[in-house]
Amino acid sequence: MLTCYSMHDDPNYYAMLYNNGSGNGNSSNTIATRRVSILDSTLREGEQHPGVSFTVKQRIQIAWMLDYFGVDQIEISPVISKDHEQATKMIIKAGLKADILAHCRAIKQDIDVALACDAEWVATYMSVSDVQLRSKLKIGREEAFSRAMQVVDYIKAHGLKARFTLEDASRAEPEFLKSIAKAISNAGIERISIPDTVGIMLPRGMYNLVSMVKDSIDSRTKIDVHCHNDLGLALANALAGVDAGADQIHVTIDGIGERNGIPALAEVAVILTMLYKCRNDLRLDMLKDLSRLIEQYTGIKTPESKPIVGDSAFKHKAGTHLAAVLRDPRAYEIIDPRSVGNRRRIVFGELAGKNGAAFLLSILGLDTDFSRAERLAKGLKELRLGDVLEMYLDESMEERIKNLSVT
Ligand code: HCA
Ligand code: CU
Repeated sequence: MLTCYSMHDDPNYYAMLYNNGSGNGNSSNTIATRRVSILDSTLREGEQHPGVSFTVKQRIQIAWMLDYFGVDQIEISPVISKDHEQATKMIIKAGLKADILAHCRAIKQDIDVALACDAEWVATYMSVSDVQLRSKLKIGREEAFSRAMQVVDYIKAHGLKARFTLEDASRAEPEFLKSIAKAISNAGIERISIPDTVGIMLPRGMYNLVSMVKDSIDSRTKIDVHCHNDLGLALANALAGVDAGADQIHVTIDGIGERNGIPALAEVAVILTMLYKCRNDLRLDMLKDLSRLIEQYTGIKTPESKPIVGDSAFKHKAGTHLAAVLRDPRAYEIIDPRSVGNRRRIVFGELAGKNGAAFLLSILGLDTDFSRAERLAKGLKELRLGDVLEMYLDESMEERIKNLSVT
């Protein structure tokens, strides 16, 4: 669980007020308190990342771990290959808590594959922008509309629960988008996914788009947001979609996916728990392990700077930061690294300064008088070796440091 502090002792208190919509520290206007769910698409969108292909066993393990972590829905495509179909069947058979969605094109043959896997849920997708209708499906809007309705009827005739994805929704003609969303919703489809397939939206654009679709559909139809990261705005856009009324965010572990991927599970999970305060049922301490697992199975190194799960997410280097963190980590950390399965590290090198050098001397059990610390700091700078020493700052070390009196 994330550490919570009382109001008086909470260093994040004022930041939370701003996040909740206040500019003067005195607000009752809070962000979404309704539960926002998470769909993980590591096994579908994630496998579309260049170079990624999981084995059947790996897919099953990933699904188990995601389920134990607490995601609400897990998506996999059974139509890619025979072994994807096999993995889908086995994951469905495992009886996990999460819904398992078979991702299919909006055609009957694909729905039949989902049915053959014993799927209860399908996620079917069809392009709705003119550019994709022309270049991909080679059909016009009218034909797209009638194809969508045919497949929706087929899905419902087979008693499946379904999500319908209006692919490239952010570039579709609005009247057409609204009419197709409305028809799908009226036909009883449980969820509509509004993707920003090419990652072109600004957060306020995503807000407007989701609000518009929401206003044109039955209020019982829930909305998913699926935002691509081509301009680095995927996470911000997904949150803007939630603010506009979407109730599920699509993620993958480490954000892998087609091109630059979609929001990362770790970031969304922590934001929903800590900033939106609308989740308290996720095993956040698995986040680092989930990221390691994906790194191992994909061979793609998780960037050091990746929020929450990256190796430098809780690493402190500048002398002034070191000194503050050694006294109270909350000076530069908004969450306890252990609560997300990561570890705090401190780095001593040319940026350590007098303060950092003094701590280093004390940690090593040496005298920490002012002139020694100054000489060590100078030495570290003159070495020009960058970071000379890096160490974990875990409980035992923290205990020792608490008892030091470096000024
Ligand atoms: C795709 C397109 C998709 C679908 C998203 C969804 C997109 O690769 O099939 O099903 O919600 O980005 O539009 O990933
Ligand atoms: Cu996508």
